[in-house]
Amino acid sequence: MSDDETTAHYDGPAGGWGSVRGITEIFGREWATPLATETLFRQNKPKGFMCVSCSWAKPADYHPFEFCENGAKATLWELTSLRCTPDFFAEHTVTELRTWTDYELEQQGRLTHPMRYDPATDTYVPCGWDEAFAEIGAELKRLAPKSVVFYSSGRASLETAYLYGLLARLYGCNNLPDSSNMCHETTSVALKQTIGASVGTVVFDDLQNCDAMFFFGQNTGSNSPRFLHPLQEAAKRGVEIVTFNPVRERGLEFFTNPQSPVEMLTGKETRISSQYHQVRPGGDIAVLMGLCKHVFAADDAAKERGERVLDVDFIQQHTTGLDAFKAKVRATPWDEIEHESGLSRAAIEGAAEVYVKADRVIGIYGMGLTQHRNGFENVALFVNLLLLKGNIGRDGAGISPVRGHSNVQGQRTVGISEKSELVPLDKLAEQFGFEPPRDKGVNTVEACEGILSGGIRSFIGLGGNFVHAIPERDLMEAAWTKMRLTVQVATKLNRSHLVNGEIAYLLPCRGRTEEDRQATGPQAVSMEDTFSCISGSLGRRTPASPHLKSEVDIVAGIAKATLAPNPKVTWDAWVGDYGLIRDAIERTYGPEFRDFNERLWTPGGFYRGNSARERIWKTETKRAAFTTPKQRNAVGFSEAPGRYRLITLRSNDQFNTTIYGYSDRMRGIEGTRDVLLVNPDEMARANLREGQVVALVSDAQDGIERTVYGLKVVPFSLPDGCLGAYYPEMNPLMPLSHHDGPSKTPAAKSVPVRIRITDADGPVTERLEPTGHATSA
Ligand SMILES: Nc1nc2c(c(=O)[nH]1)N[C@H]1C(S)=C(S)[C@@H](COP(=O)(O)OP(=O)(O)OC[C@H]3O[C@@H](n4cnc5c(=O)[nH]c(N)nc54)[C@H](O)[C@@H]3O)O[C@H]1N2
Ligand SMILES: Nc1nc2c(c(=O)[nH]1)N[C@H]1C(S)=C(S)[C@@H](COP(=O)(O)OP(=O)(O)OC[C@H]3O[C@@H](n4cnc5c(=O)[nH]c(N)nc54)[C@H](O)[C@@H]3O)O[C@H]1N2
Ligand SMILES: [Mo]
Repeated sequence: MSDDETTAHYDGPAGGWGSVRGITEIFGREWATPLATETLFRQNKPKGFMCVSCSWAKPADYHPFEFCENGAKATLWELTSLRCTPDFFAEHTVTELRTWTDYELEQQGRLTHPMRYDPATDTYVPCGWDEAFAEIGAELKRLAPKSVVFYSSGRASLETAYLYGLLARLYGCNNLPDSSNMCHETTSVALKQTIGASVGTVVFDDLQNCDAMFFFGQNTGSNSPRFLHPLQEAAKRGVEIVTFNPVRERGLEFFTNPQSPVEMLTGKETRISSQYHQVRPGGDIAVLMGLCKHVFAADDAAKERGERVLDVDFIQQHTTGLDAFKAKVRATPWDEIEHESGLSRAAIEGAAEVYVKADRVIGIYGMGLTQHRNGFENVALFVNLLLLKGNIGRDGAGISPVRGHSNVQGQRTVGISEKSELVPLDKLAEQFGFEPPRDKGVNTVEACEGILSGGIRSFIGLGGNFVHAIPERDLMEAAWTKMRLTVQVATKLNRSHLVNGEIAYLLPCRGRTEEDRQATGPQAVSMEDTFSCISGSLGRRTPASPHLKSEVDIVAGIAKATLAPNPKVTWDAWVGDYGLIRDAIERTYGPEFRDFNERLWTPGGFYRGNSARERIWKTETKRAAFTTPKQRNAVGFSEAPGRYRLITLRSNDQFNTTIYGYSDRMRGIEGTRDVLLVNPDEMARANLREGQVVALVSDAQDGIERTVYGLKVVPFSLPDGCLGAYYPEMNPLMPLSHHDGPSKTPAAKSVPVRIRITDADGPVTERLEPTGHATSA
């Protein structure tokens, strides 16, 4: 590890003038209409529209501008004046467009017409909606239902998602993977198993009532910047914020509130984390074991004084499995914990003391815990830590996964799930008079396996950029084109549209900021945020093109062309009035959606409730479960000389595969994304110099060659034995088999790689290994 003198870094706080500059950069390029300010002003407010970026909560008492740098970017990106028209497609073959970067593709702006792939000219040509639906329907009728995948990226509204799930089940499959399978699926599985609820237990008020927060692997400053406001308030209140992250993320260190004139003018910044520990990637299991070890030791000491640290009553009444876990912790020596975590015993004990002293603790986490081979154990052990002191099911305490896409959690709530047991199929059967398929459908990894093996013949994508977001890109792209039918519903052009099946359609939809006028007038949609609160969203802008349809309308169009008529399944009425879809959701899901239409505009959203918050544990034993770990770390591969753990990172200037620009301001990396972040000690050991161009190769030892060329070495503060580089550029290096066991979430935060020295910036001429070795202790 090294200091700021020698590594790429950023001296400013998160927020502050830098974030305003970040927005104005986009304003300069994308600020095409005066209505844009009005639109931003309505973002995340009652009767406004809900941000298209992340799923952070929409507070009831909102700020005048309830949006952040990245939310503004995402909104302006949708409002762009640029248009990707049939003329554009006539000028460029699909083969040519495959050589363009993600950034260049996005720069073409909003899609305007439904398009069909024409193999004779290798271009997309415009087509009518009816023609598109008719051919898609005819093809789907010919295909076996189990050979079709209905993917969704987590943006589509609750209304669209509910109809999409219904479409798949009426058609005959539960093949409903979504972006959550690459993201917080680990959470859904681990929380369900340990506390009986698959989502977080914390609500907004808890942030104001807690004494301490433990933060694992979530980058608030870039990925949920509005969270910085309650974090700043908490820090000012004296809440201890203890962070574990291999990267020193600026937003978790300092923040200047861009909405506070005083802070902006005086340059006053707030320290966010009171402790910051640069854990090794995958070292969190060891950290959590160490934290618990100290808590047990503190409890032993307290007992001698006639006191307790553990919440003994809670443990007795509400949990199972403590003894086995405790025995495992006692049997795990500190030197193992230190080696696996890369942190000293003193550092871990210092963090644990905060936990021992605090009455009310919130645990917060993101992809740093979920995207590992043993991600399940990461999350389960975090639950263990919180259970020790009864920190779940109490005000000011709880576990809080920070969800990604703006409605990713909500889609799962209303039936987008390949796990048929999680969906009220009996209810659907009764409501719509059909027999839904009962077998398990495919998740993301299984969909990829099916495409590779040829078993999956068709892919329908409701948003997203699947081919670019998944592991094993090179093999996947080759297999993709062998499918019979691919259909992509999208706002902007991306790579997945260019890797097409034999028959391929690109269907453009309205965005959330745009007016969605149907038979009964303008329609609202709704989303569920990370705290399980559901808010309405009303777009007001004129749609980017008169030829766009809403997502609800497109799903209904495909359904009507594919399925036999059913008097209980009223597609036209639903498209005409989305309130009727909400009534149907209420009938399927009962109390959680009580008076759905009436409560749609509740300020801050209406709370769907969470059983674990009430200490009702919907697990097998009807109790919260302590988990005894089987693994020492989360990476799932062994240490070897020259083998590194690669973390794939998001920059501050992207939303997943959408690249806004080349400024990762808060990490001090500008102008390029083709970088390899290496700590100066590792650079010395491997004989690398700053600016040298290298390649990365996969070290999964499965006989598959995977290489990414042309990465410039940048010295960066990281733990030993690991490297950092950007997602999605690094996805060709990720083996498909490299995923969490129970949830199958791809392990994007510890990819086994080696460095190859290459000629200038070209391909590897000589397969040279760096002379140094990257073993860490
Ligand atoms: N602007 C913007 N906002 C976004 C997104 C975006 O791309 N751009 N994406 C959205 C989506 S879909 C999602 S899921 C969320 C993602 O938001 P996050 O959960 O924050 O995901 P990442 O940025 O991938 O990684 C989180 C952090 O994990 C750390 N980390 C890596 N490995 C480890 C480890 O082994 N242990 C620990 N403790 N930490 C580790 C990384 O350094 C990084 O700071 O954000 C959402 N919001
Ligand atoms: N290596 C690595 N891989 C990862 C990750 C990682 O951290 N590292 N993170 C994973 C995570 S957390 C996720 S969630 C996935 C993301 O995977 P996806 O959700 O599949 O990808 P996105 O990049 O969010 O999708 C962007 C596209 O969505 C379309 N779009 C935007 N708005 C709308 C809309 O309103 N409607 C419709 N229909 N389309 C719209 C646009 O065409 C845009 O190009 O990637 C995963 N892959
Ligand atoms: Mo995500």
